[in-house]
Amino acid sequence: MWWLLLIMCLQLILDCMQQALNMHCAYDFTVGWAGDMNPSSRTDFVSLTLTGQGSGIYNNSKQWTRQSCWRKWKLLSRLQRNLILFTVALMLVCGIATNPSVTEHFRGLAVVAKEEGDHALKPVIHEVQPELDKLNRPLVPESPSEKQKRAAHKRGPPGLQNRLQKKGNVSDTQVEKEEGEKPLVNWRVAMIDQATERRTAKEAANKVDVPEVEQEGHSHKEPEVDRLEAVRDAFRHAWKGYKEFAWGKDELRPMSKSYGEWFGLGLTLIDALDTMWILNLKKEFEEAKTWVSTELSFDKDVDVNLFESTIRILGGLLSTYHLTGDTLFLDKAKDIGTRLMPAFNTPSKIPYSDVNIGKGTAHPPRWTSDSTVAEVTSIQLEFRELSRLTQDTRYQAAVDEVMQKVHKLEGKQDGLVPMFINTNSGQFTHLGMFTLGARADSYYEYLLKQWIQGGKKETALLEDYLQALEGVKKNLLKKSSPNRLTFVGELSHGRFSPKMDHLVCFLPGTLALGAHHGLPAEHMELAKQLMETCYQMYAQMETGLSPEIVHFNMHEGSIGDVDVKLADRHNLLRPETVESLFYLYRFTKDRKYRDWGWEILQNFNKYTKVSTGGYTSINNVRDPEYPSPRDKMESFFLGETLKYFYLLFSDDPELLSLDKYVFNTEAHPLPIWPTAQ
Ligand code: DMJ
Repeated sequence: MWWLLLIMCLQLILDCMQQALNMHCAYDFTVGWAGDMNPSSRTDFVSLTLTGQGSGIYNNSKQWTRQSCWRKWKLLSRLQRNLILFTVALMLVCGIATNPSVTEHFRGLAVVAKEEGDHALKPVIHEVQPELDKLNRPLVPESPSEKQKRAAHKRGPPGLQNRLQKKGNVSDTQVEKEEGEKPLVNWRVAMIDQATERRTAKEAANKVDVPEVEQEGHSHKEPEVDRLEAVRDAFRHAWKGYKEFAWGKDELRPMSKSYGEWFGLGLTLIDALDTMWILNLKKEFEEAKTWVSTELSFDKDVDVNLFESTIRILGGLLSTYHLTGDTLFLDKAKDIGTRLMPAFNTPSKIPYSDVNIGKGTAHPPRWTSDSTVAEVTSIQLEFRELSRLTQDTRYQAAVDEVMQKVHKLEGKQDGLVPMFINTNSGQFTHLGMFTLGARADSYYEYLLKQWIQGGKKETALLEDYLQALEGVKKNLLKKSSPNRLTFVGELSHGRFSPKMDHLVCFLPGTLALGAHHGLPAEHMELAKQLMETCYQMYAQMETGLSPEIVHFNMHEGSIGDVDVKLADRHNLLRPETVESLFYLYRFTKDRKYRDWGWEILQNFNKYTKVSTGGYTSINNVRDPEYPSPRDKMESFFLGETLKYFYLLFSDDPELLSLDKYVFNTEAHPLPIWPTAQ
C-alpha cells in the first residue's frame, strides 16, 4: 500500500519536473523489469538520467549545478513546489516508520498504554503453555532459563514470590527485607485492601463505644459487635466439623475432613461438654450427652496418658456434673478416675505417665522411667474433688502423697522445680534446668489452685507457691529490648536463655488470681506486665497469632523485642493468653483486655477457620499469605480457648464466679470447697 503511494508520488514529481525543466533537462526514465523482453537479463531497477542542456557536455562545476538548480526551482509554480515538498516529507515519514527498531519502540509504548488502561489485568504476550499432566505439572520439564522467564512473568509482589519460593527456609531478617521492597504497581491495590482490612479489623476490635454515624440525614448508633455471639458462632463452626467428620473420635482433622485418635475416648466431645453448657448451646449439649450415655465406655484395652486424661476427661466430667447436676457425668468420672489409679502403683508413689484403663496396668514411657513434673503435680484438683464427691479417700490420698514428696525434694532452686522426676527413686532428674513452660508450668498453677480449692488452709502449698515466685523473679524475669517487655526466660545449669513458651502465658492469670485471693498486690502488677508481653507475642506477628515459642532480644539496639525460630512458628490454638485475659479483665475491668481478646479471636477466624467446619492448628504465624494448616483441631480449643473467650466477653461476674470456682488446667471449673470441710 505504502509502496503504491510512493510510486504514484514519484510519477507525479517527475511529471512536474519534466514540465519545469522542459528544454533545460532531458531524462531517460525507465521502469525496468525487462524479463518479458529478455528472459536472460532480468533488471529490477529504476533508472533516471539527467543530462546537460542539449549539448551533451558534462559540466562538473558544483557552483554551476547549485545555481542552475536554484534557478530551475524558482521556475516551478507554487503548486509544483508544494507537491514536491509534500512528497519528500511523506517519504521521510514512511522511511522512519518502516525502520524495525523504531516500530518496536512505538509498539511497546502502545502496549504499556493499553495495560494501564486495562488496570494491567490482561497479559499482552500469550505464552505457549506446556502440556500439563493430571497434577498440572508440565509434561516436558522446563529448562532453567524457561523457568526464569516464567518466573519473570509471574504476577505478585516480589516479596510474596520470594517467600513462596523460599517457604520454610527464610530468616526473620530476610522476611523484613522483602517486606521493605517496593511492590509492583498492579498489586498495590490488593495490598492497600489488606491494609484497610487490617485497619477495619482494628476498628471493629475497638467498636465497644461506637461513634454516632450520620447517614442520609439520620443519626444512628451502629449496633455493637456481639462478641459473645461471635464466640458461639466460632464454637458452632468448630462443632459442625467435629460432628460431620469426627463424631465420637478424639480430634477433628478439618482439612482432610477426617479424625485422629489418641486414646479413642471421644476426647473433644468430653472436653467440650461444659463449654456447651456455659455457652448455652443446648441442642449441641444434648446430642453430646446422648453420646456419653450410650457410646462412651472406658472398658477398653487402651493406653492413656494419666495427666491428659485426668485434666481433660476426669476434669470435664466432674465440671459437667457440677454445672448440670446430672449423675451420669459423676458416674463416668468415678469410672475413669478408678481406672487411672494403677498409675500410682510405683516404688516411689510418683505415678507412671501411662495407664491401660482396660487391663489396669501402668508403665512409664518406653525410653525412661521418669515422669514429667508438671504431669504428676497437675492431677490433684481432679482427684481431690473426686474423693470429696464420692467420699472415697483413696483418690485424694494418692495425689496428696505426690505433693508431699515433691514438697520435700532436693534439687529445687529458689522454689523452682526441675522438669523430670523418677518413678523408682522419687527424685528429680535432669537437675539444673528450670522453666515455667512445658513440663513444669502447671506445677506452679496447681500449688495456688489447690490452696484455693481447699479453703486456703494448706499452708505448705502456699509456701511453695510464694517461694517459687521469688525464684522466678530472681532467676527468670528479665526485660526485653527495645520496648522493655517483662518476660520469663529459662535457666540451664546457671545459664539464662531468653526463651519463653506460649504455655507460660498462663502465669499472668494465675498471678492475678492469687492477688484476688489476698496475695501481695505486686503479684497483680507483675501479672499486668506479663499480660502485655503475652499480647505482644500475638500483636507482633504478621498473622496476629502467637507462635509456640519466642526468644526475646536483650541487646541494646535490637530492632524488635521478639524473635521466632523457624521450628517454633506454629500455633496450636492454645488457650493460655486468652485465659489470662479473662482473669485480668475480671479483676481489673480494664476493657483493653477484652479488645486484645477480640483481636485474637478475629485472627483465629481469619487464619485458622476451615470453611467446611472446624479450626486448624497452623505451621507459620509469620506468613499471612500461607500460614500452612496442620490439619488438627486440638480438643482444648473447644474445652479451653473458646470457653475463656466467652467468659472474657461476658458481663456477668457471677457466671462461674472466681470466689466460688477454681478452673483446672484444662479450663474445667470445679467448686472451691465450702470452708466447713
Ligand atoms: C492444655 O491441655 C492444658 O492447658 C495444659 O495445662 C497445657 N497444655 C494444653 C493447652 O495448651
